[in-house]
Amino acid sequence: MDAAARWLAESQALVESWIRTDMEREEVPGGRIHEAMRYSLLAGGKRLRPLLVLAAGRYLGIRRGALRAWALAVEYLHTYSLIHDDLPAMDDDDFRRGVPTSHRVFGEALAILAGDALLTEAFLCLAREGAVEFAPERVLAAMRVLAEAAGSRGLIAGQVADLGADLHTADLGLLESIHRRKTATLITAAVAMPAVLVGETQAQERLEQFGEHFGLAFQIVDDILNVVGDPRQMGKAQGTDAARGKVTYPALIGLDESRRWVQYHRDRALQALQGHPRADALALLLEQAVERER
Ligand code: GRG
Repeated sequence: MDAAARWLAESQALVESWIRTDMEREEVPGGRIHEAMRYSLLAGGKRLRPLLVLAAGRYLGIRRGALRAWALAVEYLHTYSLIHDDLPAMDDDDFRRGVPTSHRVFGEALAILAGDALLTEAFLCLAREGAVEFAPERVLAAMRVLAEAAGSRGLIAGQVADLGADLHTADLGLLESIHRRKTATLITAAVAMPAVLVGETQAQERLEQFGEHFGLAFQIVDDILNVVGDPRQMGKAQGTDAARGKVTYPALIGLDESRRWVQYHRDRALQALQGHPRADALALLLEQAVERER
C-alpha cells in the first residue's frame, strides 16, 4: 500500500471513530430520534465527503484533528439528504447503505425528523467546535460555503430540478446542471472549506475546480451503476432510475458515451490539482470514485 492509500485508510478509521464518539457523547440522550440518527449514520457509507475534507486539508497542510467538526458536519448533512431522498414523497427507496431505509424502520415521520435533526446537528457541530482551531471570521465564511451548497440554490435546487425533469424534453445541459447542484456542490464545499479556513484563495479556486469535476464524474458513475452495478456492493437497489423514467446520463446518451464523460471529468479534475506534491490523497479518492464501475 502506498503512502496515500495508507493515509486514506487511517483517515477512514478516524472518521468512523469521530462519528461514533460524537453520536455517543453524553449530551446526545437516547430515545427514538437519536436512535434513528445513529441508525443511518452508522449503517456505513463510503465517508467520501469527510475524506475529501481531510484530503483537502492534507493538500493545504492542515492536520486532520483540526478538521474534525468540518468532516462530521459534511457527513451529517449528506446523510440527512439521503434519508430525505429515500422518502416515499421523493424516490421511495427501500434500501440504503445495505440496510432498510430510515422510513422503513422508523416510519415516515421519524425519518423526516431524523433528516432535519442531522441537518441541524451539522451546523451545531460547527458552531460548537469549528472555531477552536481557526479564526472566527474564516469559520463564518466556511460555514457559509456549506450552507450555500446545501440550500435552495445548491443541493435542494438540484433535487427540485431532478424531480421535475422529463426524459422526453431533457437535454445534456439540463442534466449537467442538475448533477452539478445535486451532487457536485456538496463535494466542492467539502474540498473548498479547508482552503477558506486558512484563507488560501488560489488553492481554493483549484480545489473548487477539482470538486466540480469530481462531483460530475462521481454522479455519472452513480448513474451508470444504477444500470450495471451489483446491488450488494452498492447497498441499494439497481435499475430504479430506468423503472422511474429518471433523466440520467445512460438514459440520455447511453453507457459508452456516459463513460467518456466520466473520463473527461476525471482528467479535468486531475488537471486542477496540477501535480501538487500533497494532492496524492485527493487524486486517489478520485481514482477510487471512477473505478467503482470497473
Ligand atoms: C434536501 C429534501 C432534500 C432532499 C435531498 C439532493 C438531495 C436532496 C439528495 C441527494 C441524494 C442523492 C441521491 C444525491 C446524489 C449524490 C449521490 C450519488 C449520493 C450517494 O452518495 P454516496 O455514494 O453514498 O457517497 P454513501 O452511502 O457511500 O455515503
